[in-house]
Amino acid sequence: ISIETTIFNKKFSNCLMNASGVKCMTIEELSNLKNSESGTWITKSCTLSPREGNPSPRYVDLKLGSINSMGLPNLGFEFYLDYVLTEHEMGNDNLFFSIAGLTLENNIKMLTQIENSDFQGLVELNLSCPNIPGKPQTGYDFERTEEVLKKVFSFYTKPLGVKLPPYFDMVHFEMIAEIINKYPIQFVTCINSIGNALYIEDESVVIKPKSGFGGLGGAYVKPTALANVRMFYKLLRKNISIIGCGGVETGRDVFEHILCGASMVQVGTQLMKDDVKIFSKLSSDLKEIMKSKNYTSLSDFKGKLKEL
Ligand code: RRO
Repeated sequence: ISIETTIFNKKFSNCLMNASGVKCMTIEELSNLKNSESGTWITKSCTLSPREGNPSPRYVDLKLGSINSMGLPNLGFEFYLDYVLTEHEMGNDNLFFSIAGLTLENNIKMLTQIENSDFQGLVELNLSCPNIPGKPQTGYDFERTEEVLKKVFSFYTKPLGVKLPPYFDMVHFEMIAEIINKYPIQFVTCINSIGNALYIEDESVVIKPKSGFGGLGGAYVKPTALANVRMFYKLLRKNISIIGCGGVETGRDVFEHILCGASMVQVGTQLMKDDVKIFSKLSSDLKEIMKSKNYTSLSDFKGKLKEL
């Protein structure tokens, strides 16, 4: 039984990876991902300059998921560019590099450096960070999203995908899909956390930034994540791969993402809770489900969700 998958022209022996932001900020965390049973991994979304992020507590595990307002803490673009180029030198071209510039100009600066470097992997451009005070999520502003993509693809020639926020309205799905279909985007990762949720314990919020408002992840978001994966699988050009993210706790959750059309599945909250050992559990559970259904590869069921 194989759970290998392909994104762009890259083959991965396993369809599982971390969600950007989770256990991927430092060298130590990135090494743990590299040595895990994930199929690949992605770096923490970075900005041009290093950032401390928001004050703590800024991430809390909840029974049914998690809430965070990290505020984009990261070691800065140069650190992650060095990291991915060093990986290439060790013979690994199959990894993801997440960028999340605070302005369009900063995204262009980072992508220009990537374009002019020896980078051979896949860039995931984060259009959906919900936790920077005063900065709206690009993915909810369709004109702005189009402006960003137009500018990026005026010079950028390497494989690139976008990380999208969750959408909830059919008109919005159609609008964003129409924009994405116009550009040579290789993959779409959906969903980022559901922004600006509020969790209360006793009489108080549980995270410090933004009066307690933060991005929601985990089991709470799975139906929304599956809806986004499914809708984009239907609406996007067939040569755009979908990377599913949201609510993956079990092999069954991975199976459902793939059934909706995902080619790769990211793990966020449950990776925070269980650390990298989650990948071996998810892989063996997924293979067990496939075995029980006589499936030998992901293509046997990818996108084949049954409708009534
Ligand atoms: O760092 C964060 O606060 C963060 C980011 Br950049 C993101 O894309 N999604 C999220 O839930 N948190």
